Amino acid sequence: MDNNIIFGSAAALIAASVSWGVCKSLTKKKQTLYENFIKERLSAHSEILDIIDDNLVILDENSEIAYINNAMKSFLGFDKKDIPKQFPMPEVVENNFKVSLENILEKIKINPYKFIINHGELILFINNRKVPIQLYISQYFNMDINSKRKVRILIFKDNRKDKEKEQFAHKHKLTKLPNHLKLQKDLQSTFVKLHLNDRRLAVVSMEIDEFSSLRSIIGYEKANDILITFATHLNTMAKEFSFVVYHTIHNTFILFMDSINNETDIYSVINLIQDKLRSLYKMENSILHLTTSVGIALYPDNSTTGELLNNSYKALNQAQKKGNGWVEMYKKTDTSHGYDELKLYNDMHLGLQKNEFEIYYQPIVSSQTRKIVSAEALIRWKHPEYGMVRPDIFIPIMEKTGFIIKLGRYLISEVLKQQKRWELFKFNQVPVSINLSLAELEKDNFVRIVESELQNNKVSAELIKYEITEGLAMENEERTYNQLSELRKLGVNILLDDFGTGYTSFSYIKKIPANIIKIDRSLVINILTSSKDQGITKAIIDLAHSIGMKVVVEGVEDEHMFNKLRDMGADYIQGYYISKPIPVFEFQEFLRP
Ligand code: G
Ligand code: G
Ligand code: MN
Repeated sequence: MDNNIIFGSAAALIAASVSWGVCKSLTKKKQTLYENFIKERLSAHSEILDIIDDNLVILDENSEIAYINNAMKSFLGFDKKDIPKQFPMPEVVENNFKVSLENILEKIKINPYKFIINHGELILFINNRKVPIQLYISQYFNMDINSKRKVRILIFKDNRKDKEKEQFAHKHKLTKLPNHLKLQKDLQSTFVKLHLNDRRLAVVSMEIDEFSSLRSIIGYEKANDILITFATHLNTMAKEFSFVVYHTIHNTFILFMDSINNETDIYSVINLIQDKLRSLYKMENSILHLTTSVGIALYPDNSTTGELLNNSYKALNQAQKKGNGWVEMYKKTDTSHGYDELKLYNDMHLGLQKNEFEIYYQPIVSSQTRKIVSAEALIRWKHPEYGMVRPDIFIPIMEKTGFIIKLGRYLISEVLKQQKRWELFKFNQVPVSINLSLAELEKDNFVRIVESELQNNKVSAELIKYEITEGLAMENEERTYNQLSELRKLGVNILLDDFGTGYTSFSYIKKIPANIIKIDRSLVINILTSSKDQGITKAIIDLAHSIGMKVVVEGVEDEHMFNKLRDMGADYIQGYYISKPIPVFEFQEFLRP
């Protein structure tokens, strides 16, 4: 209790003693008890009351001052003057009328059991200043046991202090722009406004490109200068084009544009910001060419209120992948598969430890002999809640988050162990191909890991292959080529997967040192009926052969397709006609001697 009093505000002290909020329901006896408590303790507490920063005064029925604390003295300017006997009632604004505080107190006097904690703000006129306060008034009690003098406590809580604190808390320390706290706060009220006015909102997130490497070159101080200059620039633009700008963290700035009519408006404002930025910052007389990557999310066009900020970050992330100064509009991707991506991501770590992932094998046969020549390893995830989750759902999450590296290591290690087992049990071994994501190749040590896995398991390099798809972006073609060439040198074959789909082309053959091409299922679905697909497939097969490559065709589902493709010259066949991807114990029946 005493601790509370010392550290609490005056209001808390009074609340503890007189119980403001509940006095109506208190028994008379209890009230007297509390009042006595105050009286007895007042002298002991006066020191505490003097150091707290709420303005507190105790007045009797004639508004004479019985006690006044230091905060109140300086609040009223008494630290320079003598303290008057009579409390000088300040003027206040109540219901838009200027009245004396005395009037308000009068009303309370009439009903001693009613008290006011003025919930709203009261404007007090003091020394020609308007001060917003919160007013607390206790009911009357006897000043001390021996006197009949009735007193009550008044507290003027100065709201400006809270506002200052709040404003301080809502500004970015360096640039003084509204910060992430303010952004969170504003988001809610912005949504209410949008709803009422049926308006659109663009949330634009931008980051200065390569900022951390820039900082490591020019130094912390100058990097801060850049942030301040950029913030000032954004602030000027914000006034001109009526948007709101926030500086959240590091080099991230967020704009709220709610007076936009169409997407072109947003792009033109962003262009202006970027144009200016290019020549904004001079250092030792030379201009630093700065760019920002930009992500945009639109409400209600492509985001609900809850997703708006996140979607804009997602778009920013896409923009940054494409290069400096890129502007990306968030597009709804089809997440209609109904899985919670975050949950999948969280679960995959434990899933790998708990052996929830299992490798299935799909045989690939010779078109001439129909004998098995190799197999493709296809990962399956038996999720404890969802059951079997398809790879096209979790592989993209793994690629985005980097988890694919772990999965890739698991695969090479498991496949090689399996090969070893087949060797020990004298099965007819065939090469197994593993699908490789480009993200795995981005790790410099990829080839070394494959090499050491081969050595550790004492398995010949010819018994594994890697299947590779061009993917969206081959970020570093030369490096990819070099790494894959190194794999080839180890004796590992490379297979070009999904050939004939959107991204692949003949020129791509030059960029990947592959020796096998796998023609995509989409080209062979209509192979029996479409002469166009027949033409394309035949051309691919012939071209591959002319440069010494072998051809696998996947997605072969019946005998007619099988025969047709064999006659067209396909070397190997993969598809449900031969077998679906199956667990290892079923698959190894194909390998029995
Ligand atoms: O089996 P199927 O539905 O299984 O596979 C769907 C897709 O997932 C295929 O395009 C395949 O390339 C990919 N995939 C399957 N297993 C793996 C794997 O182990 N690693 C990678 N990177 N992709 C895989
Ligand atoms: O992209 P990639 O080639 O790695 O994908 C292999 C995918 O093709 C796997 O999902 C596998 O299950 C699937 N697949 C293999 N053979 C057939 C087939 O004959 N028909 C169909 N519909 N899918 C197949
Ligand atoms: Mn594949």
